[in-house]
Amino acid sequence: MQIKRYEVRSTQEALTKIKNDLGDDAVILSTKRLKGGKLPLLEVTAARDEDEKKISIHEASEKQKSEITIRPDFDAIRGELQDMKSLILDLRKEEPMRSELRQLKDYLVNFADVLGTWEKNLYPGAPSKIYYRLVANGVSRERAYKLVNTIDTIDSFDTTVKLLEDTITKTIPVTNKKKRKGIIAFVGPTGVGKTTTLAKLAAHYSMSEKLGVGLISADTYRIAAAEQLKTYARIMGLPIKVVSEKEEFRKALNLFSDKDLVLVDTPGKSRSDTGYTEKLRDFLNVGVPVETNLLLSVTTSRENMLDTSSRFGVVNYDNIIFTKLDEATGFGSMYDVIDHVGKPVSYLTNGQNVPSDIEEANPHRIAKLIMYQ
Ligand SMILES: Nc1nc2c(ncn2[C@@H]2O[C@H](COP(=O)(O)OP(=O)(O)OP(=O)(O)O)[C@@H](O)[C@H]2O)c(=O)[nH]1
Ligand SMILES: [Mg+2]
Repeated sequence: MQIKRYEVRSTQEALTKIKNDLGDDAVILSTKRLKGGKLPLLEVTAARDEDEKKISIHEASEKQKSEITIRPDFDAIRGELQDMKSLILDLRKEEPMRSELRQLKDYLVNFADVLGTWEKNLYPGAPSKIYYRLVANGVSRERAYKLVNTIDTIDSFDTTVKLLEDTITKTIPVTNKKKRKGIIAFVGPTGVGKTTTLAKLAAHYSMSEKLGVGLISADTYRIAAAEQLKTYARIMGLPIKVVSEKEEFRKALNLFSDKDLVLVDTPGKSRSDTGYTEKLRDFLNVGVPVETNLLLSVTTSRENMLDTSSRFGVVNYDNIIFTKLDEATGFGSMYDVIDHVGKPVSYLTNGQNVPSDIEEANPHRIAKLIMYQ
């Protein structure tokens, strides 16, 4: 904007001057009669809007550039803020549970930490040492705290450890059937040891227990998978059927109806394969009881085992088998899984050797693993 001040004798004189200087678009901002002179005098202030658009910032002189004010586009910013706000609100609407659960989890973890420290100060002896040992072994802080909280008599460290060992032993459910009979299926993620565990049990029950054993491989996704079991069957002299559909599975079961024990191998699939667990459930639903074992490798994280145990929930598995104990560094996570799943443990496997590297689940042995390793 260009502003000019004029001292004139009449309005007409002012208008002429303004028009000459500032052009037709000029406007009069104020008119004031000046006092003190012999002749009447007017002070007229006029202004003209300068056409700023004609000067591009590149063409402008340094002076002009310094005069150009960069005005932020508040309306645009306001609009963007509004968009962001509604986006956040929408996201909250979409997954309120997830974010709330996350908050709740963080809260619980912090809470358990605080309580752990508090407990340490309250009983500077055995319970706090046990709490930290359990956590170091892989038990979650929440469950370690709950366990330590069951100790009501404070004694020496060794006595207190023994007390807790007994408590844990009582909470571990196992399926300790001396002689297994019926149909037993093995399910779980890829590479956990389904086929190897099946082979170990096939060898044990056919050779040591002298049971009539039949093998079924439902793993037709990979040629090598069925071949792996066929090789074991050949070495052990056991009959085997490879099936890909439910009808074939039924026929194979009929064929093995004279067997004491039928062991069924299933394919492992990655978690990205949607619908896999549902298909597995439908496949195993053949109208006769199939005892299903979910295999979990202790070499994977606690979160991974918990997630897998939930994912396979649709299969409604009966037991858990923990595998690869020989390669794990801590066994505390088994406590979390058992506590979370509430299903019995049937076996523990501890090596690649068939048939030796397997043991029946024993609550006291599992409690010791959780507490001492
Ligand atoms: N260290 C160790 N290795 C094991 C154990 N059980 C199985 N394995 C090994 O883990 C690998 C995978 O075993 P598989 O029996 O083929 O696993 P799977 O679950 O049948 O795998 P998929 O059929 O591919 O889903 C092999 O190298 C086995 O020797 C165990 O208890 N300890
Ligand atoms: Mg396999």
